[in-house]
Amino acid sequence: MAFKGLFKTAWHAKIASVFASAKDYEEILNDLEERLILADISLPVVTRIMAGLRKKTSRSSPKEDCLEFLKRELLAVFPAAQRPILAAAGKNVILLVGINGCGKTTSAAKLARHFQLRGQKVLMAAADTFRAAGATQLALWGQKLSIQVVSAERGADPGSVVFNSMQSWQNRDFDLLIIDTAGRMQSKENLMRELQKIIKIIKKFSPLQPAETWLVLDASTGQNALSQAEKFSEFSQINGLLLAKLDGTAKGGTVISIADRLRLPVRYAGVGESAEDLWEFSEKDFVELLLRP
Ligand SMILES: Nc1nc2c(ncn2[C@@H]2O[C@H](COP(=O)(O)OP(=O)(O)O)[C@@H](O)[C@H]2O)c(=O)[nH]1
Ligand SMILES: [Mg+2]
Repeated sequence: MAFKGLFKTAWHAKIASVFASAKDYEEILNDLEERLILADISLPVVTRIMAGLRKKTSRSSPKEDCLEFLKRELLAVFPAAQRPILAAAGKNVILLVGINGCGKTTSAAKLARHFQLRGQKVLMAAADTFRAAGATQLALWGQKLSIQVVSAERGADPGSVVFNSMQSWQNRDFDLLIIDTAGRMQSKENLMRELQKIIKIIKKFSPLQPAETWLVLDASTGQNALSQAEKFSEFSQINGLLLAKLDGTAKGGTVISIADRLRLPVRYAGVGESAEDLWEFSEKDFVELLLRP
């Protein structure tokens, strides 16, 4: 599995090694606190984790127990998933949003591949008509993966691409439509309004869609991810996260901060640049990875 190679760098190894050291309980907890902060886990979460750990363990607790409790505290940060992905049977739409360069187009292709391998007939929409290569990039993926792509020339109204793709999705035998959008900064109101328009068009075809609206985050962007997520949530009902470029960061701690702050399930993680480099995210595996010795 591609994700098994994640977080091989210094900090996480140190977390588990804290418990293996000869230091006493207080020193270990202090060390641990520092390392969790260095791992990019936000201060309120670290404080809560440490308080939980102090409550459940004591000076006389075996170190293995401390590690077990730490795992549980980290796991408890993730919101319980209320439903599986694409829970409703039948046709579905996945909308991907996020800032420029976070990994939307690549992730759209990876998801298309993922669901294609699971027997779904997939259509992609290149609603990034903003960037010169926006549509071409997705079209190339489409060719490579034998997946149809609806696109338009640069500068065209992204709403019309969405409209055309929704029409194909509705009238033809596609199970899943994956819509790639243009990157937008969370500070640009007009682009955010454009996103609202896209959603409005989708809902005109089918009020229950998009079944999934995922914010794609570059896993290495750290704390900035929080402000992105808050803004995007305001303009589109984000109901999940896709963390791209998880392979490019040593600091998986951001994932924990984001999960805590946004109460949104992490659905997938990108772990490389090829179509197969997608990990169906599991909180449990993630915590194990962070804390493996
Ligand atoms: N290592 C790595 N690179 C990625 C991943 N996802 C995307 N990229 C790269 O990040 C860059 C931007 O990706 P792109 O999909 O074009 O981002 P977009 O602007 O949000 O559509 C490209 O060079 C991708 O190959 C990932 O999971 N891991
Ligand atoms: Mg793109």
